[in-house]
Amino acid sequence: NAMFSWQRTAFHFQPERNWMNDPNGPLFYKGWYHLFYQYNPDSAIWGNITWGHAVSTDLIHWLYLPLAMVADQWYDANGVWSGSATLLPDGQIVMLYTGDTVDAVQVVCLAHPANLSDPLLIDWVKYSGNPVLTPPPGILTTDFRDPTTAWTGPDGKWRITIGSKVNTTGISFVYHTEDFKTYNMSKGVLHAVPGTGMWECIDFYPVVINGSKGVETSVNNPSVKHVLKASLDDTKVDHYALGTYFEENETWVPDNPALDVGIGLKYDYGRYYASKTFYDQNKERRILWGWINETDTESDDLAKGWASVQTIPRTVLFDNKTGTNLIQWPVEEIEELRLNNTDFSDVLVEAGTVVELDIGTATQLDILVEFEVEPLESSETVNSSVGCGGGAVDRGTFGPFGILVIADETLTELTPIYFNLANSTEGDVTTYFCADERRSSKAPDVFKQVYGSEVPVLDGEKHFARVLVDHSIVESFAQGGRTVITSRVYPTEAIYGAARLFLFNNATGLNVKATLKIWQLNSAFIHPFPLDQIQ
Ligand code: DQQ
Repeated sequence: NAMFSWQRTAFHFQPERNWMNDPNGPLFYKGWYHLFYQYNPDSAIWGNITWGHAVSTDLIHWLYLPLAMVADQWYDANGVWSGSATLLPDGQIVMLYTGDTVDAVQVVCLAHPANLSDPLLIDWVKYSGNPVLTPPPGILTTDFRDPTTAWTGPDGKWRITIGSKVNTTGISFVYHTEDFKTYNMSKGVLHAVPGTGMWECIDFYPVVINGSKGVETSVNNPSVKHVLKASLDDTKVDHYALGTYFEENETWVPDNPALDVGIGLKYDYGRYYASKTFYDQNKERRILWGWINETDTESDDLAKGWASVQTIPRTVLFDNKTGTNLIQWPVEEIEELRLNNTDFSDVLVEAGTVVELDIGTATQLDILVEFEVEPLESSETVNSSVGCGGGAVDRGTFGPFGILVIADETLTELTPIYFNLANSTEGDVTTYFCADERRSSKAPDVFKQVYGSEVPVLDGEKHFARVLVDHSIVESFAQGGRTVITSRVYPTEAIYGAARLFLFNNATGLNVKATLKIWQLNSAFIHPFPLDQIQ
């Protein structure tokens, strides 16, 4: 379908056609990264859910493989829903997934590769004793799903956690197992937060407090903190918190109760959901995948014939400079796509002006930008305009300033990615990082919003960001990845050669000087695996 074809991405993972949602069971095995994903083989809207499968040697170029699992048993007749992989020390691979039974009961099922000597892991076998877990007493049969990657405790047994809710309290159950076939439920819950609703796609993993490497999911010692992430079904937001995991009673306690799961930090303040990490033993890093859901209508999705994209995989680390958040950063392999670059230094953007950056086509970009702010002498000293809510047109004393991506020459379509500063009479400054989709498309039915949040800026730091532009997706990382925003935009005019890049400064009380390094990015190779050629 040629309609809307310019909205397809060039280096983000998406199936050739039809619907995709959550990333499932990511793992690295015998030289290949495997990505499974919730996939409807029959339509561009959710339903008939199977596990799609693709492999890559570098997390950027992908080869589609046959469906890994389809709904062919009573216990997953309504769909092969989300789950996670665990690599066992003896080389086995365990896949735990959610089956939605013929009676719409959510259960946990076990599967494993038919042939461990096949690096592509093409064939999967479901355990004959499935399901291995059913909803515990007192839990609704529709509120029990998405088993995590397993980790081991001091007794050598495996543990998994599974999301649920009691009334409106989001909770995570813990189960112990030795063989992944029989389980014991831990007495309490790993964690619970009132008012947060159903917890989907829980993730639970350690991050090193001082260091730049990831660690395996079972590591627990004083050198790590534990991240607990829940995808909130009610709001479709991925919330995480940092805390401590106490093995003795299988509980996790947040560092800061005010920043607990579901009420504090988000992985991504834009279009982003149902994410999952895995430990990449190949490069000793933890990698985060997330699903970018659509903001167009179902009828447009059907007309396009496809829906949804996955983010560029990101490394996740604890931010030991702030001590309060994670750092997310696109995997280094994305840099293989960099073509020619254009540099700009100290471009003056005066208060209330726009400056075009002449870089040619601006649909596939990797942008590094940093801003130096120069307050005007005449200006007021306190900025009352705060936050992201007012969008990029809201003029305050110290912002907003930033870049306009996927913009046409006459600025009738544009997506501002920007900073906005607010200070108080006491002199402390709060910085917001935002993305304003409201003028991103002339298409009337598209849901358009202003996204963003605070971003920590430390003493002596400039305001800086990295922005990946891919036709209809913009992934933006402020201050090295402390705050991240993914935008889904549907340009109708700022497409192909008509797409441009600008700097803007809507502040009334400061000029900015921008220094940029901008690469054109090549397209990734994402095609069916030529299986017939390797028989
Ligand atoms: N998607 C899956 C569920 C999960 C939800 C079904 C999150 O397992 O809870 O497609 O997007």
